[in-house]
Amino acid sequence: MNTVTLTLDEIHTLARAALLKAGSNEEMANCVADTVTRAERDGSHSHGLFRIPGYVASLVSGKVNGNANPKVEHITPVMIRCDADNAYAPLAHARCLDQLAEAAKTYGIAMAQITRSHHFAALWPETETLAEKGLVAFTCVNYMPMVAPYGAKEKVYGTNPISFAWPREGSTPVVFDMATSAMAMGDIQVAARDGKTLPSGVGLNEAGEPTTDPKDIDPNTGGGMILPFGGYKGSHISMMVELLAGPLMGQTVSFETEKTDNNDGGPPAGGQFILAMSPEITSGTADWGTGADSLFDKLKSFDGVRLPGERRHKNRQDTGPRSINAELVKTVSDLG
Ligand code: NDP
Ligand code: PYC
Repeated sequence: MNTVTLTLDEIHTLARAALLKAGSNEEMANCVADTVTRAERDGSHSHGLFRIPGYVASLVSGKVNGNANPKVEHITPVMIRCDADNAYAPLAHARCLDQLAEAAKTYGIAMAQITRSHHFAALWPETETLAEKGLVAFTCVNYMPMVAPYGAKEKVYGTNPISFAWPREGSTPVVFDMATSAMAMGDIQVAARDGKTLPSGVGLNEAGEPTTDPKDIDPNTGGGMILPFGGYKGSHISMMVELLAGPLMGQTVSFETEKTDNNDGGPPAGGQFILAMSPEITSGTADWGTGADSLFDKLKSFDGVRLPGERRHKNRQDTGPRSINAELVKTVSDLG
């Protein structure tokens, strides 16, 4: 693979220029470029610059509102609604996460209901931001149908990621962020681009037969589908995400979302569920971290076990330039 090296500032500038040219205002372009840059910084490559063509497509088609003005209101003291006004999700987060954190710190628990937002990124930025404020956090989003429920050969679920973060005194939070499909679609598309094959068990081709060719599953080149992770158990977790991010938020489930999406290649409008909890209030003690730390210490005592989020946090310590696929950099430069 041909690569070029870019500093984090250059990545930000490149992403921002493409978004501005496609019709985003400064505030949203900065929020999305921040998310893209943090993804590249942490080594979350399938959700960094790789996403810019899709972000641009939905601005150009008008599906995403380049001048969106997300509104935040308290429905109850512990429920915060953010109508994103068809913004990209990072702008909605910039508007509502502080208020969510404030409510959770006051009442012990609070929920954000995000509607009409377009999520095309990793989810850890949301949970990690809340954990850095001392809160336990959980979030999930649905998308468009790409995943066959366990036993089926038809796309119903999105890749439906979930992210959870646990705060730690004097250390980075413990964060996991994972698609509930056997693989994220972004990683399947990167594998297709790089001419790689998939492990068995990741997906089915259009005819419903097992395949290891990512092109069979990438919607741009094939009609196949991804399988849920962990068989029927992962399938049920994916169903839970559909319900929490869809109907619980007053939004649609993935296979209904598809009926109204314009298929421009960017993310559809939809919901996001975010929960924040104060461990100090729920546990009733200021010493809430001790029991958790004993678990983390135990896990780290095993050879071959690492905590989720550790890889990203280690990558983050390197503030130098990043190697990025040269063709991708050219594509994004041409958009800016
Ligand atoms: P991965 O399978 O790469 O990682 C899942 C989690 O497991 C991460 O927290 C990771 O931590 C951790 N992990 C990975 N390997 C190990 C290991 N050997 N030991 C311990 N922990 C490990 O993520 P996915 O491919 O499932 O998802 C990739 C991204 O795609 C996510 O950020 C997700 O939010 C995003 N996505 C977004 C969607 C959307 O609709 N917006 C849809 C689907 C996915 P670490 O990061 O430190 O490696
Ligand atoms: O990688 O599956 C994925 C994905 C969907 C939306 C954003 N990322």
